Formats: sequence, C-alpha cells, structure tokens
Amino acid sequence: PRRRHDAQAKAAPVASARTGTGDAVADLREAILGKLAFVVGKTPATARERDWFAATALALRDRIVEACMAGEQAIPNKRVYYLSLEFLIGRLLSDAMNNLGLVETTRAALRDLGIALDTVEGAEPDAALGNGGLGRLAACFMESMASLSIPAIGYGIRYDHGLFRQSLEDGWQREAPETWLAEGNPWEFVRPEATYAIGFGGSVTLSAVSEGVIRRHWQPAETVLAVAHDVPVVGWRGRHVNTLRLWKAEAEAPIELAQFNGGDHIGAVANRARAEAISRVLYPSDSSTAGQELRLRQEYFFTSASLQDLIRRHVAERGDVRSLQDHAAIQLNDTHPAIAVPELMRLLLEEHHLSWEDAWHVTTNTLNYTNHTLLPEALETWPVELMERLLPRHMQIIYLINWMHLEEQGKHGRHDAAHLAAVSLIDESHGRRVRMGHLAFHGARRVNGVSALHTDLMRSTVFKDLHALDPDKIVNKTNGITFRRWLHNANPDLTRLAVEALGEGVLDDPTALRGLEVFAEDGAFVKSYAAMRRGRKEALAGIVADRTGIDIDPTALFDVQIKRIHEYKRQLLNVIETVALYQAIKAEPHKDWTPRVKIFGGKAAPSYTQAKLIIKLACDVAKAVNDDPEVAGRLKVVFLPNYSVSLAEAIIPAADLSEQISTAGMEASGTGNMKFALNGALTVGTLDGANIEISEHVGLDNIFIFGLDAAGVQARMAEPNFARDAIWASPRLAAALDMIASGRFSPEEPNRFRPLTDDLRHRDQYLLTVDFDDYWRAQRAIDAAWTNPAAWWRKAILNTARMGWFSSDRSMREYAEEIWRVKVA
Ligand code: B1N
Repeated sequence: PRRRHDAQAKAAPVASARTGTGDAVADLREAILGKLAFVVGKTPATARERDWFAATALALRDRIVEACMAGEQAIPNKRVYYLSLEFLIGRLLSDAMNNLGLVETTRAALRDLGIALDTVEGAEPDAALGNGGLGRLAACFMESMASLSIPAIGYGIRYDHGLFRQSLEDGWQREAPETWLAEGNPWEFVRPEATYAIGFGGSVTLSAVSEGVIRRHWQPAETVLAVAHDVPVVGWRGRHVNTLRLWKAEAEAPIELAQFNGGDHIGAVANRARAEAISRVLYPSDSSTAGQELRLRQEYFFTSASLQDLIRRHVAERGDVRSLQDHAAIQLNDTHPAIAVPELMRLLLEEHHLSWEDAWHVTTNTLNYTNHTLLPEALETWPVELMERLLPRHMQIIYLINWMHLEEQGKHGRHDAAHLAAVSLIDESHGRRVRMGHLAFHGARRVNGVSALHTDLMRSTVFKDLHALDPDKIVNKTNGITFRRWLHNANPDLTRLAVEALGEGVLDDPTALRGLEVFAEDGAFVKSYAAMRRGRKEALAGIVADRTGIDIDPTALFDVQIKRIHEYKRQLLNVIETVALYQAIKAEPHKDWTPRVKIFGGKAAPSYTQAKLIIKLACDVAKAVNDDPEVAGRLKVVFLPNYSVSLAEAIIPAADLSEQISTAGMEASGTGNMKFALNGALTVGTLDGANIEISEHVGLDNIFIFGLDAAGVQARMAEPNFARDAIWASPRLAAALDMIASGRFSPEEPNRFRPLTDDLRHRDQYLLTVDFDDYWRAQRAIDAAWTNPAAWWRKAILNTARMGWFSSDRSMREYAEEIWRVKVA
C-alpha cells in the first residue's frame, strides 16, 4: 500500500488529520455515508466505485468550503484574473486530500467502509480541459496561487468533451470523444446568477448623444449566454481557496416553441445546438492554430464573459471602473484571449462611458500577456473579413488602436513602410489578417516569455520591432510545476524519504530539498532512493502489461519520452536512435549492452498526418524489436496509449531517463522536463527552453546535453543540403534510415514510412539528421553511466536536491512581484 504524508495543518480544519485517527475519521466516514445516501442516492451495498468517488469528493468539497469561509472575508486589495482557453487539471481528489491534510483520514474512513482509497481515486475521470504544457501550466499556477494565498480567479471554458481519447488500432491513432461529465462533476458549483450575454455578428450603429458627441453601439445579430460553473481550488495546508470559473454556453431560448408546434422539431432546437456548440469540445491542436470560426467564437465567448464578470465584481466592490487597474491584474495565457484588448476597450467605452484615452489607460495597465511559442504555425492571426463579420465593433476598435499606434511611430520619425508593416497589428502580406500576438503585446503592460532562452528569442525575433519601441515591456518568467502534485502526490515514497531526511519543512519550502545533496553518497539513503524507484518501476510495468500486453523488466533502464507528438519535439530522432541501437545489438549480440526499455506516450493532433505516422513507426518498430529473440533482455519498446495527466503521475516517478530532445530554439520552455528531474530521472536533452536553466541548476555533470544550440541551428539551417551532408557523414544514421525506408518494419506496406525518411533526406526542418550522431554519443555515455550504480544514483539524488527553484510557487511569486504587483505573504 502507498503511504503518504499529510500536512500538519497549522489551522487544520479537522483535528488529528495527520494520523488519521479518532473522531476525524468517524466524522469524515459519516460525511461520506451521508453524501452517498442523500446526494448520490445509493447504499453502501449498491454503490459502485464511481459512487464512492462522488460521495468522497462531495464530503471533501464541504471541507474546502469550510476552509474558504473560515478564511479572510475582507475584499482583497488586488485580484489576479488568469484567462486561459485551457486548464489541464487532471484528477482533483488526491490534490484536495493532500492540501487539506486529510489523506490518511480519508483512507481510514473509507477503509472502515470496506473501500480502498486507491480504487476511489482511480474512479475519478481526468478533467482534460487542455492539450499539453500550456494547459497544465495554467493548472499548476492555479494551485500555486491558492497555496501562496494570492487572491485569484481562473477563467476558462467548461468543455463537455476534453481532449479526445486515443486508442491504437494496429499502431494507428484513433480518436474517440472524451466524456468526463457523463456522470456529473462533484467538484463544481453551478452559478446561474453569474450569467452573461455574449453577442456575435450584427452591425454597429451611430447615435448622436449631444452636439458633437457621437456614440457607436454594437447591435449583435446573435446572443449566447455564458453560465458560470465554479470549481474551488484549495491551496497547501488548506489556508486559502480560490476559484476556477468555467463558462458553459447556453441558448437564450431552449426551444422555438412556435416552430416546434409547426412540426419543425429539429429546426426548433437548431439555435440551441448552435449556441451550445461553443463549449462542446476542446480544440485538439497543440502549438498550431485551428483557424476556424468556432475557435474564434470560443475565444471571444470566454473572454467577454470573464471581463464582464470581473468588471461587475470591481464596480460592486469599488464603485468606479476607473480604478480597475489598481485592483485587478489580468493575465492572458497566450493570444487565445487576446480579443480582451478591444473587448475591454468596448466595455469601458460603451458600457461605462469612459473617454478613449481613459479606457486605453485602464486597459494597458490591467492586461498582461504570456507568449508560449514562437513557431510560425502557432502564431494566431484572424482574417479581417472574419473579424468584421463576427465581431464588427471589435474590428473598428482594432483599426483605431492600430491607427493611433502607427501615428505614434510617425511622431517619432518612423515613416518607413518596412517598419510600419512590421509593427502594424494588421498583416497585409497574404490577405489582411489581425496579428493577435501584436494586439496582445500592444495592449499589455507586461509581456513575458516562459524560459530565459525563449524570452531572449522573443526580443530578437518575432517581437523585435515592438520590443525596440518599449524595451522594458518584455520580461522573463521561467515556468514551474506544483510540487504538491508532481512530488508529494505522484511520488509519496520519495516525499517520505525527503521528510525523513530533512523534516516536514521540506513540504513547505521546496528549496529545502537542497539538503538532500549530502545524502547523495549516504549508503542507506541511496539504497532507499533506489528502492523507491524500483517500486515505481514495478508499478509501471504492471500498467504497461495491462494496457499493451508487453512485459518489461524493472531492472532495465527506463528511457521515457512522453509529450504531444510534434515534429519539433523529435520523437522521430528517438525512434531512429532505437533502430540504430537495434542494429548495433544485432551486429554484436554478445557485447555487454545496457538493458533499456524505451517508453513513448503522447497524442497527435487528429489532422497532423506526419505525427500520426511517427506513432505508427514507433509501434511497428516496437513490434519488430519486441519479437526479436536476439535482442531480448537488452531492448524493448513500448508506446503507451492515451497519455494523460494521471498516466504522467504514474510514469514520471518510474523513469530513469527523461528525453527532452527538441530542436534548440523551438520548445519555449517544457515543463515535463522539470517533473522528471525533480523525481530524479536524468535528462538527455538539447540546449532548448528550460533545459538550459535545469542544466544550470543540477550541474552539467548530472545531465546529458547534446546537439546544436539555438544559434547553431539557425546557422546550419542556412547551409544548403545540410541534411544530405549529415546523412553522408553518418553511416549509422544512413543505415537506420535505410532500414526504415526499406520496409523492414512495414513488410505489408514497404513504402509506408517514405514520407518520414524522404522528408529527412530533403527538408529536415528540425535538423534531426544534424543532431543524430551527438545524440547517439550521449545515449552511449548514458549506457556507460548506468553500469556504475553509485554514480548514477548520486546524479539522480542531486537532480532531486537541486530542482527546488522550478516550483511554480517561485514562478507565481515572480509574476506577483514583477507583473501583477500584488503582495505575497
Ligand atoms: O506551452 C508550455 C511550454 O512549456 C511549451 O514549451 C510550449 O510548447 C507550450 C496553441 C499552444 N506553446 N503553445 C502552445 C497550445 C494550444 C494551442 O491551441 C498553442 N502550447 C505551448 C507552457 O509554457
């Protein structure tokens, strides 16, 4: 059975929380039984695991509400509003128990009822309201803000269907709808009193209010309602509770009765279907734009509802909208809510009658923008024609903002067309499109990147010209992860080791992990650390056997790459290295090879053909390798289907090696890299995103860095025929590519993988061929390191010890001080 550490809550809502004894257990047991009977409507005899989950969650939600009401009632001086189209929160039960200090109490209460806590936890569906790193970051930030008692509200969309469920049919990805709400959501409170009208389409009318004053007013053709659904977010030790407010789209009229009575039963609910479509499903694209009208409708829908809500709250509390900037800091998570710039202007101008100058002052002192990618395919632009049709008033406001922006350039003597074209909010180069990144940049007080390298690249590339106009606007805020989920909850054994070595304080202050450095050579500690890893690997081997039928050996090196499948992340580099290793083992079968299990996981965007083909290749290579007796005991390959937050929680503590091998300059930060290193996996990685800062913290002796740096990538890309030359120079790479291209892994369809190998030979946009040899070298150095367990565990423990800085508490403190200007206790 897994053991966990409960918080010794300073203001514990329930006595004896830590030991899980006495009245606290009886109270919680009765509370769970009460919920089971009177809310779920079941008896213990008829309850399914899902019913026990609902009853337990409802009982804990009561405790969260109690903690919330016990907290300060005073209006905070300043609130943070985090606007994000994605919140990849995963399961909430173990988070809530851990932060309330009620893990052992809940375990004991359920045990009294004959139920294992683990099975109840397993019955909770993941809330997968996000694609990958960007959405998970938003979830980590929400948890950290609650833990730091930063008053905050997260705003997003309550998608009926989160990220699709992935299955592998003979190695091909298939998508099925995800249905997390099918049996309700015990964590949420519906707030029908917080409902807002969101307009679309229509026209703009002019009216003269008095002589010389003309007012513009938007008359939308269509109105959709946004209804608030609140999920409480409880912080560490239950000290503070914030809210995640998710908007559900509803129609004004549920049915057109006259139409229905006239016999048109489908047409009578068509408007309703059109309205509700807005919050129906999460767009499954990561680091690329969907470009569809429904996506723009989603963006405007949640942005407008959130701004209306926060303005209403501000006016209720403070009376005057003009002081918004003093009491609200709005963070735009990427450009997805960038329509906030003209929408806030519109609300201030038209609903609150501010002058343009005053409205612009408030807007540009309240909004901030985080950029998460510089990949051209991910930079949002919307056709002017679409904006004019869907949001005509906003398009007018954008034109006016842009006109003033360009006038300002003229005043500073910048009349050259190239400069004006570069800083304009409208891209005129291929059709007229609104540049949402430029719009967010111009409307924001602070703009941040998510790692040191990424922020430097923002200044020198995509935002170069805008940066020159306002050099203090761009700041760096390196990402972080919440240690409550990614250490305490995901790895209770490692947490116990840290607490036994360093005391309970390490649970409150992640930088205290540094104290583990001296244990890196302590024989007893190293033994326990290795035993912890062994336990997690055995558990993962069980999951792998369960889901794929493949047996893996927990004594082998577990080499893991889990993340969205994207060419720039270079899963293909890893697969090709696997093929080269396979060939090398077969060439020298009696050599003393380090036994490895290559584990892959991740979803491809449904329309991303090349990414789906990479999954198929990984699966076909897995089949050939796993069936070949000559490499048995040395190499196994696994593709775990349906990667998710909860699967990550099981995989990461079991990893020996973390693959972070993106082309330098392309991964804005990465956050999986932090989760692995914290849990003591060694990283094989490029000098990209936060890998650079991780290497600075853990030390170059404790990480395996390879490949070109960002400048090297830019230089090499400019060389003609670089891929052909690199393949020519590497017989090992050439042989692996030949094997794949020959159909060795796809005998029934020999040309299946030609789109991948041909692309590498002729284009290789992500410089896989150029980095291959150095990647191979790093992997063989890793093989060698594995043969010295004492040295390996030393590196692993030093990784855990030195990762404290990557806590999202640190990120949130930096945002609070340098962007939001809110006090943190
Ligand atoms: O955001 C993460 C970073 O750690 C990753 O490096 C970065 O790739 C990721 C359009 C995105 N950037 N852009 C997206 C997601 C959805 C979408 O529709 C773009 N995701 C990232 C956190 O900073």
